Amino acid sequence: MNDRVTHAKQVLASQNIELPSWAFGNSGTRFKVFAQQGVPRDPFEKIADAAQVNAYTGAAGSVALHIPWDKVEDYAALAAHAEALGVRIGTINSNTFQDDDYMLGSVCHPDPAVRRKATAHLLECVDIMDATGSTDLKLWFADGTNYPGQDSIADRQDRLAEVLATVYDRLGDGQRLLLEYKLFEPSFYTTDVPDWGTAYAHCLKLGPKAQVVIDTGHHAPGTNIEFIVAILLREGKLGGFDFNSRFYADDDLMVGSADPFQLFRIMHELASQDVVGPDSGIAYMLDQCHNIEAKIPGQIRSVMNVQEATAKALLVDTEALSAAQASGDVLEANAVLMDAYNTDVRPLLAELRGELGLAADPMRAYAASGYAEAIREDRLGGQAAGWGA
Ligand code: AOS
Ligand code: ZN
Ligand code: ZN
Repeated sequence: MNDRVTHAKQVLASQNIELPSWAFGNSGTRFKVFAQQGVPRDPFEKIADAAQVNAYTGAAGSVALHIPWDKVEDYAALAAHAEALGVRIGTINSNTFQDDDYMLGSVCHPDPAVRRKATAHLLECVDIMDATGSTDLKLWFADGTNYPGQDSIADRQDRLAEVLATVYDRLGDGQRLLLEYKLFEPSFYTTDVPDWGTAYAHCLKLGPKAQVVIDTGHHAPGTNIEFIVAILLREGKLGGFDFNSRFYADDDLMVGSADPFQLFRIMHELASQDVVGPDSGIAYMLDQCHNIEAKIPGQIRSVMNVQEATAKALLVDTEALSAAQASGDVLEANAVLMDAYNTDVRPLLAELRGELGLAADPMRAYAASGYAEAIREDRLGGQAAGWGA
């Protein structure tokens, strides 16, 4: 047990959970965006807020950008700003869903001119990776159709494959293309990358630098996500996660808030393959919006939720589990797993934070720091950089 705790602490001390820049801006639903005071006015301030999450958790050393929401004149300066605050630029997310030209799709659009425009944007994202030192390009396409007959399902796949190949060829050494899938929304009849199988098929054809991203909110209810994790891992095609929680569809709520047991099962699958640490090549990202709760504490809580699920997964008695599995002892195998899940790992994480020179309770420490009050004051009257701004 002590060895297991020591190992768990080592892994947890090195774990990195990437924060989305868009989590710090105003966001909402199609019905209403509730503006919060003190939200960032530009990408530099988003990174400053993300650095706060890292300062109190010690586990969020990178920030994902979304282009053009985070467009700046000088990306090297943005990267230097991040570095000065103790974080780095992570994944570059493309955006081919907020332009009038993309009503019928972007990379799958029937008009080659629209496809060329979308391709140019994706290539610009790779330029930004070069300028910021980012290694990952994350592609999520809103492409799809609403009505049977609207477009050819097969032709759209050919168009998608062609654009992906162009972008793939532009990648430099050490850069990856991460393809994200989503069952539905904004399209309601077909989505061009609706599931892991479609994403996997495209990535397989592209080559080793192309891998799949699992957004935990992008599946049909009841989907066994840990099974998808196991299959993609086995095939060397698991590039990363967009973590969040959902009760209904793509809710983008705080990870681990709706179904902490599902998060544990996913982390168990990963921990059992020893791919939780930063050298695993798997990007552990959050993709969330904090519509009604405070944003920086919302991110801190989310990082803590991932840490707790990871700690529990690392505490699974793997020898006992293997023995029970080998002997066909169904009840014992399940009990071993549930023992780990039911362990209160908060004292272990508090102890680890103490060893790392951090406050035992990041939520309280942040609240006591005065940062929230300071940004409310400093950023008063500014134009907030919200979701889609
Ligand atoms: C959209 O549903 C996806 O989750 C993407 O990852 C998207 O880029 C992100 O949620 C920001 O809107
Ligand atoms: Zn996502
Ligand atoms: Zn999503």
